[in-house]
Amino acid sequence: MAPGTSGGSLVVVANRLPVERVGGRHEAGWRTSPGGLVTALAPVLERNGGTWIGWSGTDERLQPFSAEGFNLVPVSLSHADLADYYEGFSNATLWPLYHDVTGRPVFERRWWDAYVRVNQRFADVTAAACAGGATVWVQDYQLQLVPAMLRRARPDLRIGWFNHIPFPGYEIYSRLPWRRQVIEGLLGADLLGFQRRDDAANFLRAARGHAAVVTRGSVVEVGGRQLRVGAFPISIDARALDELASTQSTLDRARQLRADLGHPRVVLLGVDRLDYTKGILHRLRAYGELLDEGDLKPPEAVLVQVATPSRERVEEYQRLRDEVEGVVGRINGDHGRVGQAAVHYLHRSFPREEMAALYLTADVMLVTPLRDGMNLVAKEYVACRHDERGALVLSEFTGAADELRQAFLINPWDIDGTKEAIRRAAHQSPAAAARRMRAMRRRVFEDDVHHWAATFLGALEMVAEGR
Ligand code: ADQ
Repeated sequence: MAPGTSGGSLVVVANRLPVERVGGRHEAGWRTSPGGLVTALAPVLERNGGTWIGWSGTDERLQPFSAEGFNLVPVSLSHADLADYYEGFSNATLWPLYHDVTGRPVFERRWWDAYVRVNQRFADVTAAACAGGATVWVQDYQLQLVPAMLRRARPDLRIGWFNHIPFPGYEIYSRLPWRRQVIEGLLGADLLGFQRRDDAANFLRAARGHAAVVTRGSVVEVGGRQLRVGAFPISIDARALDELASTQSTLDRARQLRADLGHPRVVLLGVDRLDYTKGILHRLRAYGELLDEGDLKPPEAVLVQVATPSRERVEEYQRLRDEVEGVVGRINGDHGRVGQAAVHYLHRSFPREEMAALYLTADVMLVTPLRDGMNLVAKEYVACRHDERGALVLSEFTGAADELRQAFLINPWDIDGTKEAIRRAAHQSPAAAARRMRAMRRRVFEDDVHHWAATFLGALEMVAEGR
């Protein structure tokens, strides 16, 4: 593609395009795909215009196209690329390593070679698609080598990178056999953004230790250039969600859901991708014990667990699914009755309207990851609760816990502590609930996704001007 196609506006580079195929290859339909990244960036591109570069999710070789309001430039990935770069190095090496080894990272040299090759392909496609002086925003851990590769090809570009997942502490990061190369890849950017200050500090320490750079506060000196490193906690389109949750049809749907559940006194809700970092098993154990001990009694209390299908070709995820479904079956076997499940388990995706209705139905929202970059579900729950009711039980190992201090904060490894927090959340007075919810809503509405993007892009502009 000729340079200049992007028209000089924002270019987002991410592993996946924000759309997925509907139907077969010949019914040229696309719809916006679910997930944290798309939820966060769709409104930004809607406002600013621009181009999104990423893998289409199919093995077709596609030309640039437009769909669902996005200008899209596909990057093709073969089955071998997918197995080695995506399922291998991204999801079975980096993902568990960066989430504090909650899963066991696998180090395969062949996967690393594929990671380098695919990052180079993304960089080549981007270098060809960008107008002179364009701003490029690279997303996430799958593309950590793109900043340096892109800078070599196109020194005129402004390059930002944002990590949606945590950046681990020094000792954990240091296990990575390619730790120096990854840091050098990132150092090609003008601005590196992380979810939390601790993540940014972890990166700075790793850069000093493994790439021998000098850092001054949040600034890194690289080859006569200054690169900035900072925390930019991601958020959601709180107003849009609040509006959706206020429509009559969503309110009606929430009432219907409650009736379908048998009008329980307490509805507990979990919404997660089916991922071992999300602490679903720990949460189920806490809930199961509360039932065993008679603190919660179905049908007065029920748990709805939405577990979105995720990475189904990776073995660890297949094992986790079997385990979660085993535990759900056991709890229902012990505590359910005909027509009255103790856990309603839903393994599929839902439209935004249904998610909003579920949030409105939940008296206690359980967000209990063992480690999570941010966790948008926690913020979505708060944004939907215009009625100032409901309680959020939130793991302190999420980025969201830095902001939502009025949640019932828990250590998810501490089952007794989690049970106590659930008990308190289920029994708090309406006045206390409203006080906590009001404070959390203020935070989510002030620091929304538009604020996140504007702050990151503003900082990128400033660093790049000073270079
Ligand atoms: P994820 O790990 O995917 O994101 P999260 O932040 O919770 O986690 O985002 C999930 C998104 O998917 C939410 O918007 C949620 O509403 C949606 N979703 C979940 N289940 C769904 C279902 N069954 N049907 C429809 N929608 C569903 C990664 C990081 C996070 C970080 C985000 C954004 O792991 O820590 O917050 O990126 O940076």
